[in-house]
Formats: sequence, structure tokens, C-alpha cells
Amino acid sequence: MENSESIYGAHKPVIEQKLKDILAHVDEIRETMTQSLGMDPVEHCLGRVKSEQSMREKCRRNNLPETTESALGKLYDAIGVRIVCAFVDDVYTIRDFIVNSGKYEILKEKDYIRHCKPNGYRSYHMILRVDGKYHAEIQLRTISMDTWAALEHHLKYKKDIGGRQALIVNELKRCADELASTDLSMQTIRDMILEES
Ligand code: 0O2
Repeated sequence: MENSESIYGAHKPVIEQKLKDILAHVDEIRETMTQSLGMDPVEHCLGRVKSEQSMREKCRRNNLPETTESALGKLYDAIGVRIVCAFVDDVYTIRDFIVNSGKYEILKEKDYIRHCKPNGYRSYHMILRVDGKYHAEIQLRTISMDTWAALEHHLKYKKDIGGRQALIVNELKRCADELASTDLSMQTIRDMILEES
């Protein structure tokens, strides 16, 4: 395939439409939950089709040829959706809505909230198969988890940290754990408020 041609080939408009369909579904879930909770559980929701450059880089990193087959059949995040919730429980409720909708085949789920990565990264990851041949990665997380992931991603590009590497890794993990503890406290406060109302 020539580099000037999209790695997604003729599927590009189709995956863009699939992304829109998933975002519309998330909106429906939000509306349903807003009615029962009395508040919108989603702080924000972002969707993207992975850029040409990122997809080609990911193929190279994974020793895959830069083809449509790799981009759509071997890698699963051509379509990506990040749903950022106010509270931890809402992450799991939205996950249940997605699973129980019957709209997707659930290929993989990874609960990095109950089992965080060693660096402190927390998020709930799902790989969905859409219409038999397309894939989407859904990341569900709280505002705190999203803040930490954004800052940690930012810091990854600072290469000249030399002898302080171990200290920085420890500090990042400590911050992640403190944020997780705050998330639990905020959830408890929300539960108390809901019980009262
Ligand atoms: P981009 O540019 O963000 O799209 P796998 O190990 O592949 O079976 P997993 O764990 O779900 O399954 O996948 P992976 O590759 O570890 O994580 C997928 C995405 O989660 C990453 O996308 C990041 O967006 C996010 N992520 C995972 N770990 C971390 C982390 O330690 N810090 C931060 N900030 N984000 C993380 P990509 O592919 O890196 O690229």
C-alpha cells in the first residue's frame, strides 16, 4: 500500500460512521442514567478514529505490515472512545449498559480499576466487535483517573530525568493511589446524598 493512501482504505467512512453510532449510543445511556440518578454521570466523552500516523506507528511497534488488514483486523483501537465519569460506580453501570445492549460482541475487558497497572494507571478497558468486522476500544474512567493519565502521559515525554527516575515513578504511583482513595470517598458522599433524597 502506498503511504499517501489511507491505511483504512475504503473502510475509512464506515469506521467514522461506526464511531458516531457508538457515541450516539453513549448519549442514550447517559440520558437513561440521568433520569434515574438525577444527574448526568458523564463528565465528558471523546471519540476518535486513530490518526494515520499513530496507526502506522502502532503497526510498526507491533511488527505488523502497514495494511488495512493490520489496522482493522489485528489492532483493535482504530475506533477509540473515552468515557469520563464523575463517580466510580457509574463506570461499572455504563459498562453493564454496553454489555447488556446486545449491540456488540465483547472481545476483551480489562479492569485496571480493581487491578491497577504497576505504575498506578487506572481505567476500565473494553474491546468491542462491531458488525462482525470492526473493532472499538472503550476506555471508562473517573475524572481523577483521567487527570492522572493525562499528566503521566505528558511526563512520559520528559526524557532527561536521570537519577531521579525511581523517585518520580514512586511519586506518580503515590499520587494515583491518593486519587483512587479520594474517588472512593467521593463515591461514599454521593451514596449518602442519594440515600437522603
Ligand atoms: P493511544 O495513543 O493512547 O491510543 P493489551 O495490553 O494491548 O492487551 P490494554 O492494556 O488494554 O491491552 O492495552 P494498552 O495498550 O496497555 O492500553 C491501551 C491504551 O490505554 C493506551 O493507548 C493508552 O491510551 C491507555 N494506557 C494504557 N496504559 C497506560 C499508562 O500507563 N498511562 C497512560 N497515560 N495511558 C495508558 P496507546 O496504544 O498507548 O495509544
